[in-house]
Amino acid sequence: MRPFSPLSRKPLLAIAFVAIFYILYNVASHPRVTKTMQPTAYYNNYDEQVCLPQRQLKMNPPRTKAKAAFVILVRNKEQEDIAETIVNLEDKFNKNFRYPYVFLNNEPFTEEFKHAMQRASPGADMQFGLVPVQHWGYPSFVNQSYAKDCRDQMEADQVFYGGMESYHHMCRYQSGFFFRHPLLDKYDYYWRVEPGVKFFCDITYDPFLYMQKYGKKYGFVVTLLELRDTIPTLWETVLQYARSRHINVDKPGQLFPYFRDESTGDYNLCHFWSNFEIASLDLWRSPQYRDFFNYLDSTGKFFYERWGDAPVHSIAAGLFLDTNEIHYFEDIGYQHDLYRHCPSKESGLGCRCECPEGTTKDSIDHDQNWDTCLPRWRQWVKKSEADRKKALSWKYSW
Ligand SMILES: Nc1nc2c(ncn2[C@@H]2O[C@H](COP(=O)(O)OP(=O)(O)OP(=O)(O)O)[C@@H](O)[C@H]2O)c(=O)[nH]1
Ligand SMILES: *[C@@H]1O[C@H](CO)[C@@H](O)[C@H](O)[C@H]1NC(C)=O
Ligand SMILES: [Mg+2]
Repeated sequence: MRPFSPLSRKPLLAIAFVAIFYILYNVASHPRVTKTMQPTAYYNNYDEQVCLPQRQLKMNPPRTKAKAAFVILVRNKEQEDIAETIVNLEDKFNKNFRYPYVFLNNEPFTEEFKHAMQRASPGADMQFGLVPVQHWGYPSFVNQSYAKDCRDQMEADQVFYGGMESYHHMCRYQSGFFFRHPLLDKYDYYWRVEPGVKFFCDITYDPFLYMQKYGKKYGFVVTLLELRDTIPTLWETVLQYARSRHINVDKPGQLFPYFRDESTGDYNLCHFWSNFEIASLDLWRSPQYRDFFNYLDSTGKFFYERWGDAPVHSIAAGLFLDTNEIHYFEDIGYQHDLYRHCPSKESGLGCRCECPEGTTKDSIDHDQNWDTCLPRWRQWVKKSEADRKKALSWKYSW
């Protein structure tokens, strides 16, 4: 063995210096961590609700990615609105995360449309898919002249979009088919985006990885009341289905009762607004969900009534998921049409939000709107967490 000479200490000193600089650097560049950050032992720059400086993200882009993509069902004529949304989404999130886009349409996308998308996010990975005809037309068991009578009646009754034939196909497609498109085969999660929606806050962590890490299957930003006259018989159909498949809708932890009016047993009309969704594709690919969709579809009421994909997704999540598999993306500032959600000041959530406040001529704070289900959601989550703790302590006292 070599004797320990002063000379051989030099590398040691150098290592010590490097270590000290490394620690100092990390302390100095430590990001602001929001108050409600999940209590885990560590954080990194993509896994938690952190608010990193853009500069830091740019210098140190995320190294891990989920198998995920944006999914956008859109018409050629909505080109401008969707381009605007993509510019906004890239700016707030995706320029750092580089997730691919999958565009879907029941008609072929025009070259002009594709070029406009590429211009909106130069260099982004974009795929343009055609919806297969058997996923958009009428199934054989639907009586098309009766469907037309129903639409005329809905039109007369002013059922929202009830008279619009394409809207029925869209809702059915989003309920039962989008996740079967081959362009989505290689992904585990999707983020649904629609033309014209806006994002107000920087998103400097990866919501897909968040879902993956915490075992979340469905994420939303707005929960609200559905229009009753679009789904007159949806709830009874769901109950019939649950009975026929012997599904216990009241298992401990289950989401289903969130959607049930306890006094009447009827649908309370709460659902998650599906124009924003970050969710697991496997949730919809599962045999149980397909069976559920086929059951609903066989009634023809995507056409005879105007069942929306939002209540269908939500109630299915109720049947097949536990409450703690749902994630409320409270930190994401978002607007669709006039309705906006922004993280409140008290929550401490949201990263550099540029949110309008109160009610303006082109946006409404939906969390304060009459038809929000947010208070019910918060109560529901509190209750199910309490129940879970109680169940756990029971288990341990045995
Ligand atoms: N390709 C295609 N996409 C459609 C069609 N109808 C609707 N979509 C898309 O489906 C999504 C929902 O349709 P919207 O018309 O925005 O319906 P909505 O969001 O319920 O209602 P508003 O936005 O309030 O009009 C959007 O992404 C549309 O671009 C259609 O006939 N073909
Ligand atoms: C289809 O619906 C129409 C009512 O619009 C009805 O007259 C017709 O008998 C129905 N056809 C079948 C095969 O049930
Ligand atoms: Mg829309």
